[in-house]
Amino acid sequence: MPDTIYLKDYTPYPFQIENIDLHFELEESRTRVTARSRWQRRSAGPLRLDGQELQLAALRLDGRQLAAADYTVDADTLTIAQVPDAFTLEIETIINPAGNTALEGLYVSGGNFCTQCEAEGFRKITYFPDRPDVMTVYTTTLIAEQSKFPVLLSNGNLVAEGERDDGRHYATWHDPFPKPCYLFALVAGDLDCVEDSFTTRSGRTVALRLYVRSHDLDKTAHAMASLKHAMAWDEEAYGREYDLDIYMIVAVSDFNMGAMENKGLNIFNSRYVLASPDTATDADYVAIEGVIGHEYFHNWSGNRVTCRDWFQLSLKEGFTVLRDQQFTAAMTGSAVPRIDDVRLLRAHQFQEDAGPLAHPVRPASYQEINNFYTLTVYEKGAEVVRMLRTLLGPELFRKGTDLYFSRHDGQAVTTDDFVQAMMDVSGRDLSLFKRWYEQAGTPRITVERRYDAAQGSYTLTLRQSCPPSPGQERKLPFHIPLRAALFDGKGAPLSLRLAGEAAPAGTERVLELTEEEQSYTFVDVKAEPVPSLLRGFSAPVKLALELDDGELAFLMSHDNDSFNRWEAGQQLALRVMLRLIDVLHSDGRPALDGNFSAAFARTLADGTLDPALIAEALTLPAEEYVAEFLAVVDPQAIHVARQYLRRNLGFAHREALLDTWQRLTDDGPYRIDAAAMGQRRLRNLCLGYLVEMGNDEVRSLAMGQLRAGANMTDVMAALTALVHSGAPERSEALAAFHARWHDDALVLDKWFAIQATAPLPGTLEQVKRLAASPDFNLKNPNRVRSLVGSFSARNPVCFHAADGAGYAFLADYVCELNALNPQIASRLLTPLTQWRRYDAARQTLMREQLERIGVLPALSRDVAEVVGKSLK
Ligand code: 7ML
Ligand code: ZN
Repeated sequence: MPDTIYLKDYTPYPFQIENIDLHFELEESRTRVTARSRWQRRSAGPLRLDGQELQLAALRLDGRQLAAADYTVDADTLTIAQVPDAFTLEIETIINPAGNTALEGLYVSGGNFCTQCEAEGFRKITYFPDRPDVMTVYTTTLIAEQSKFPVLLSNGNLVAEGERDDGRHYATWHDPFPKPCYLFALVAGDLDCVEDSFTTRSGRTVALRLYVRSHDLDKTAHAMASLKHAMAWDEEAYGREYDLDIYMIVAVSDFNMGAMENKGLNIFNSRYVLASPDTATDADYVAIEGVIGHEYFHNWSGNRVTCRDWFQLSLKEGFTVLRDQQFTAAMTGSAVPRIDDVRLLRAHQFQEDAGPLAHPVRPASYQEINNFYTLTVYEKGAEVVRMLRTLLGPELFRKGTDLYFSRHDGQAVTTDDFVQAMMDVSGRDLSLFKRWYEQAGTPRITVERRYDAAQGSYTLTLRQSCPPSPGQERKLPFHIPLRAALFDGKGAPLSLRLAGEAAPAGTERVLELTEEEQSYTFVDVKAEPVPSLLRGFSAPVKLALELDDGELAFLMSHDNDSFNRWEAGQQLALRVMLRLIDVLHSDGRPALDGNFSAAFARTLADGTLDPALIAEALTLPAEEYVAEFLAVVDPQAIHVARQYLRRNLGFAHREALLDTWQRLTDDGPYRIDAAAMGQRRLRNLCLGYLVEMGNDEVRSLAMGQLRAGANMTDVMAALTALVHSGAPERSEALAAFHARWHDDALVLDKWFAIQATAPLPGTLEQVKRLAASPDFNLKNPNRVRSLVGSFSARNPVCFHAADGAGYAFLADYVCELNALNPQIASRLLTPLTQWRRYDAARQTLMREQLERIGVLPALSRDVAEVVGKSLK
C-alpha cells in the first residue's frame, strides 16, 4: 500500500527561494537540466528536495561540489543535512524526454518537447521542493538544434535569443511573477504561430500567440476568438485584467488532461484548440471556448492566487469551473449549458460521491494526488462556489471575490481563506457552510407539503440526510440554499410572504436549510399551489419532491425557470422509465405511457420554445442517471427500457419528427452561434429518433445527410444514428468516413468512439479489432480514451455484458497502461470501482478483475490507490 498524505500534517516549508535560473540543453533522449537557485532559511531543518527518475550529474553549494557524504539520494528525495542560512544551489540532472510515456514532466509529443508539471511533474525535471506553497521567480534558457526546434518557449517574456555556431540556438525567458513549480512550462519544436492582440481596459496591448503544427493553422480562428472573449469577459464580470505582455497557447496531441494554465504559456490538448466546421462538432466548439476560458481564468484563480497544498485543489478548480460555466452561459445566452452541467454531475459525480472513492471537495487525505482531479473537486466544487453566490447574491459575491484577489494576490492559500473573504464582505456566518468542503456524499432532501385552506397557508417541511461515505459514518446537516417559487392553477407565480413577514418579497425566494428538519409557512395562499423547488439546480442534492404526473406536466409548460421546466420533463421521463423497468423485471408487456407521449408531442410542437431547449427536453435521462434510482443496477433492463421508449416515441410521432427535421434543414451559410446550434441539435435529435425505428426511408435520409457532409455536427449525428441503430448501411458509412478522415487524428478519435459506444451485440469484438488496427496507439491518451474509455464508461450495456468479457477487456488495458501511463490507467479503471452497485454475479466478475490488477508487479501508486480503496 502506498503512503497516505494527510491535510492535518501540513507544515510550511523551512526555506524561501529568491529565484531560479533553469538551463535546458534539449536532446530527445538525453536532456541536461541545470538549475541554479538562491535560498534563504526560514526555520530549522535539513534541505529536502523532491526528485524522481533523475540522473544527478552535479551538485554544488555556493560553488563547491558536494561530496557523497554531504547528501543522500533515494528514489524520490535529495537531502542535504547541513546548509547555511543563505546559499546558492546548483544542480545538474539528466533526463530522457523521449522515453517519458507517462506524459508528466518533460516529454516529447509529435517530435516536439513539452511539459506537464501539475500536480507533481516538476520533480521529474530537477530536484526541487515540488509543492505549490514554494513560489519563486523563474528565468529559463532553452538550447536546441535550430532546424528541428525553431520555436523555443517558456513562461513570461522573451529576454534574449541567438544562434550558436554548432547549429543550435537558444532563447531565454523571464517570468516576473513568483509562481509554484507546477506552473512552469517549456515548449520546443517545429510549430507555426497565429498572432493577434488584445488591448486591456487599462490600455495595455497584449500579444496573443497560438502555436500549432503548420497543417493545423486553418483550425485556429475559433480558439483565438474564444481567448479574446474570455479576456474581455473576465474584465467585465470579475474586474480581472491580464498581467503580462504576451499570452501563448500551444496545442499538442499527446496530453493526459484537457489543458494546463502554465503562467503565460498554456499547453492544450489539441482537441480543445483545433476546430473547423468540417472537423469539429458544435459541442466541440462550445467545449473549446469553455476550456480556453477555463485556462485563461486560472491566471487569477490559480496563478496570481494559488493553493497552499493539493488538498486545496478545489480552491482554484471549483472556482475556475464556476467562472468558465458563467462565461459559457454568457456567450451562449442559454440555459442549455447549465442543463448539460447538471446532467454530468448527476450521471457521474453522484456516482463518485456514492462509491468507494468518495471524498470531500477538500479531501483530508490522499495517496496519489493525480487521482483527485475528480468530478467532485471540479464540478461539485463549482456548485459549492455557486451556492456561496446564491447565498450572498451577485453583488456581495463579487465584492467577496475582489477582496479575495486583493487580499491574497501572490499568496498560496486555502478554501477557508476563500470563504473568509465571503464572510468578511457579507457579515454572514458561513461556518456551517464549510461542511460542503469537509463532508463527502450527496445530501438528500425530502419535502412534505401541507395546504391549509382555512388559514390560506402553505407549509413546506424539508428534511435533509446524507448517506455515510468512507471514513465518514455520520454527517452533520449542510447549509443548503433552495431557490423556490409557487405557482397558482393558471401557471402564474405567487408573491411569496413567509409567516411573520410584513410584506411579500418577490416571486422567488432562497430558502436556507441549515438543520436536519425545517418548515417554511407561506401565507396569503388562496388555493393549493404547485411548488417549484431547487430552481436552476441551486444545490448539488437529490430532491425528493413527490409531484404527481399532472403537476409535472403542469410545470413542464408553466415554470418560468427554464432549468426546472426541463427538470419536470426529466422527472416524468425518469418515472416512465422506472415503471418500464419494473414491467420488464416482472416479465410484463411494456406499453408507451400516453400522458408522457402527449407531453412529448406538445413540447416538440411548441413554437415558443428555443429549439435547443426542446432538444434538451426530448433527450431522455442518461442510463447512468436512471441507475442512481435502482437498488441493484441492471444495465440491460435500463438500456432496453430506454430503447423501447425511444423507438416507440419515434413511431408515435414519426410525422412531427420528420417535419421538424425537414423544417430545420438549413441551406444557408454555416454559423456557430447559439441559434444555429440549437436548430442543428433539435434537427439531429429528430433524426436519432427516426433512425432508431429502423425503416429504409429514414435510413436513406441519414445516409443523405452523411454524404452531403455539410458540417461535422450533421455528419456525426447521421453516422452515430446509423451505427448505433445497427443499420445495414453502417459498415459502408464507417468505411467512407474513415477514407475521408483517417489522416486527422481528432476526427479519427470520433470514428473510434462512435463504434465503441454502439449498444449492440458484437461491439466488444469490433472494439478488439479496432484495438489491433494500425490506427490504434496505446501511447496516445486521446486515442485510448476514444476506444477503451468510451467502451467502458459510455456503453454500459456492452461493458456490463453478463459474461464479464467487457471487464476483462478493460483490465487488460489497465494492466498495460499501468506501466506506460499510470494517470490514464487509473482514470480508465473508474467504471470497475462501482462494482457494489451490481448483482452478485457481476460483482464477482468485476472484483476478479480488480484483484487481478491489484497483484500486478510494479503497480503504480495511481492504480494501487484506486484498486485498494475499491476492494476495501
Ligand atoms: C477542467 C484540467 C485538468 C484535469 C485542466 C488538469 C486544469 C489540471 C488543470 C475544466 C475544463 C478544462 C479542463 C479541465 C481539467 C481535469 C480537468 N489545472 O486547468 O484544471
Ligand atoms: Zn483548471
